[in-house]
Amino acid sequence: MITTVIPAADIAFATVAPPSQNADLLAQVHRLGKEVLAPHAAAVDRDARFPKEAFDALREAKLLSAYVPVEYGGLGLDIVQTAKVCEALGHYCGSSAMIYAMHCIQVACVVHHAQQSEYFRNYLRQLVEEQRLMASATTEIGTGGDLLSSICAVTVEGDTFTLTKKAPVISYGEYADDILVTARRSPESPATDQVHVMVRRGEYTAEPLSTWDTMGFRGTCSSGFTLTARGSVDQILPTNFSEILGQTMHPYSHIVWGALWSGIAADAVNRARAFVRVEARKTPGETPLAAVRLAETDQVLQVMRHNVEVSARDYLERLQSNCPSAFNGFGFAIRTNNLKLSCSQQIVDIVGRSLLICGISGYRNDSKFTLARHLRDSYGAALMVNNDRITKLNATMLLAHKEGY
Ligand SMILES: Cc1cc2nc3c(=O)[nH]c(=O)nc-3n(C[C@@H](O)[C@H](O)[C@H](O)COP(=O)(O)OP(=O)(O)OC[C@H]3O[C@@H](n4cnc5c(N)ncnc54)[C@H](O)[C@@H]3O)c2cc1C
Repeated sequence: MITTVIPAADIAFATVAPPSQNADLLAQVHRLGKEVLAPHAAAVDRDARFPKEAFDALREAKLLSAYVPVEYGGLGLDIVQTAKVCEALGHYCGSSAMIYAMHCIQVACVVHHAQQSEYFRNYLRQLVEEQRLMASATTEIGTGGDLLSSICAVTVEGDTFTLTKKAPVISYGEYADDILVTARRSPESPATDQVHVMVRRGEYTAEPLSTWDTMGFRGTCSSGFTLTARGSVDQILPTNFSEILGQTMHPYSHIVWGALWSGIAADAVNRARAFVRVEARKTPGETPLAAVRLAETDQVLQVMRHNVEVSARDYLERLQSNCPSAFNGFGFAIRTNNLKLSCSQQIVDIVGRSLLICGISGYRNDSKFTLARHLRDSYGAALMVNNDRITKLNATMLLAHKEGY
């Protein structure tokens, strides 16, 4: 169970909502998906615009504080339950689901690593009350997707910090209330001595660096900015970023990303199933070839969903042990990386197979079986922290990792 004040090195997890409550919540999320996300998904993608309707609805349902512990007024979902919400959203609008997942990652960083700070305890209450949207700026011009090094640095004078970061990608940067930014601890610090700083709307300027006219995940509005921020030193998270990354950002991201990608893949399979049903009616008594392909595709989807679920449960158990060393060792990091690698490949495979099933109806933009958005979104998965970078890291860790598991 969560405690209000925890030792600096410890992490805390959200109090668990009862399963029945979670089933009701999931039904509500699917309802929002059908009634709000799905009707706007095509326009969000076409215009590369922020999914405002989706986030108005998610805010109203208090889902932006889903991972905030109950004692602060949040829903107290755990990682397994949060991943299910991300998966459900992925069925209806990949961009909305991605934004929601990214927001949850940032919330988890604060929940797990900042509750020893009065500032951040108050922040969590404010997040619940105002349903604030949190974004992330880790990627930097000059370091690319290497999360463990920064060029920009925090400068502290008295009780105030200043910080300037050239960030080539900040998803929904224009729409976020707060952004968690990685930076060197001080201008004298080495690139790897990083802190995680919360910068808040009204306390930063964001000078546009690039636009977001991409193949997929267009509604995430992930433009680049030069971010210049000032704030109180209380806004620097009280834990080293390397710990936040190893214990939270890395595992949590790959689980919720895998979950939402599963949702996108599942919707592609649903479209393929609907298409096969129509085909099957034309030849009663015969199993069309497309139905065999559907069965094969469904099998891959099951593997993908199971992978996410197993990783989420493994992570939850480690969190519940309330022992930071539960995250040490190469084995856990390698498995987390493998989850990301396999999910980001399976989504492309599943959507591609679904496209073969639906044929030209899936290829068309103007068909109810269209898979254009699913296919384009699916190719973004391997680039979010490049799979080559991850594979190279695994290759290095495997050389040193002696255990079989
Ligand atoms: C939809 C979407 C949303 C995103 N939102 C955000 C966000 O909100 N905030 C944020 O900070 N970032 C965000 N990102 C960016 C982040 O996920 C990527 O890590 C970032 O784009 C870096 O990718 P890159 O291809 O430029 O660089 P790299 O990841 O550096 O990859 C570039 C090339 O380098 C190669 N490479 C492999 N290993 C290495 C290595 N060890 N060293 C150097 N190069 C290597 C790769 O194979 C690749 O060819 C987002 C990305 C996407 C797709």
